[in-house]
Amino acid sequence: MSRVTLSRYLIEQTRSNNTPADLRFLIEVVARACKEISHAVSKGALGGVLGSMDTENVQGEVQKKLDVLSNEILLEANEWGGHLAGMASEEMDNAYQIPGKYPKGAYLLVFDPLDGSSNIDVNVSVGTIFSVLRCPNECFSQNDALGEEAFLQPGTRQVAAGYAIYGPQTMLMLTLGDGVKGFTLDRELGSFVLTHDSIRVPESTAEFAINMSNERHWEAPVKRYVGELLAGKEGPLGKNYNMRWIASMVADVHRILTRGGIFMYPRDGREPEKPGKLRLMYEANPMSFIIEQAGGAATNGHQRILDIQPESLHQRVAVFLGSKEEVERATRYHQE
Ligand code: P6P
Repeated sequence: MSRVTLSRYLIEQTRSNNTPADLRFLIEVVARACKEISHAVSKGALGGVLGSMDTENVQGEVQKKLDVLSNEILLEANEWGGHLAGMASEEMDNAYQIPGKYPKGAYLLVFDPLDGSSNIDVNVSVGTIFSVLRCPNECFSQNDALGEEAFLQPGTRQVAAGYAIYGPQTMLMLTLGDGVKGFTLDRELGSFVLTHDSIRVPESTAEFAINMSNERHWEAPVKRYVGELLAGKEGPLGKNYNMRWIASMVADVHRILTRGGIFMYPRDGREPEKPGKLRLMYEANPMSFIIEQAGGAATNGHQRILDIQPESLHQRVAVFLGSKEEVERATRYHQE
């Protein structure tokens, strides 16, 4: 059977469910940028790109050289094509304006250019997370600067979301709102090839992911829930659970998409003014869209993440996502 590349899949989608041509083009451009990032990441020490800059991003996190490089790759790949009204990134304080010499388009691209970058120097999988929104109808016609408010749309408004994972294989996981597809990079072809045609998150699981070192800072419902997981067969859940924590959201979510599990990054007492660590617009929303499209669930402990109305570009959120049975249980404990 001939191999279905990402390009062929997108063209067939365009025919079958009217995926607009400029959305197809956008996904192709992002995928090409991810190939370039994969190449840079895989060079490691040979590429002179490991280690940190002496700069911090808007999150107050030290920027890795590859964070900045990946951000630049995505901006340069996407700014000229005429499919975007603007971009926003974990690595930039403000929305990125499409230079005046280029045409604007109908979409907004929001991304974490290199998630999990603290893992780069120790050669652990990292990834790129992206989310596509439509620009509110007046925004791409006007000539003046695109304001942050154009991006502040709930996750239910996403028209596409995906991530690339730079691991033993480089893969692109994508949803256009019609299920989740997985593409593996064939480095000889230079193309992403469809290898996972219909991805489903198992409803139940015996595997959880959380950074246990934060336990003393968690709220009571999380302490109760994780305590029950750790109690295993003799506890109220009546089965033994395994634990994984890669500290790279892309890698942890990819495992859950592949074999189930629950991923948790709850709010904690270290910074009580923050609702969580992970960012809503370019980590939680795209990953929640993907997980839901694969039959899983995603909440902040109280409500569906995709329903949250963003108030600022870099706002944070607590995350419980993955196998529906466990996400519903963890969320229920917050309501009891
Ligand atoms: P911690 C990576 O920095 C990240 O944003 C996510 O990819 C990951 O899940 C989380 O932070 C890890 O956080 O506190 O365990 O290092």
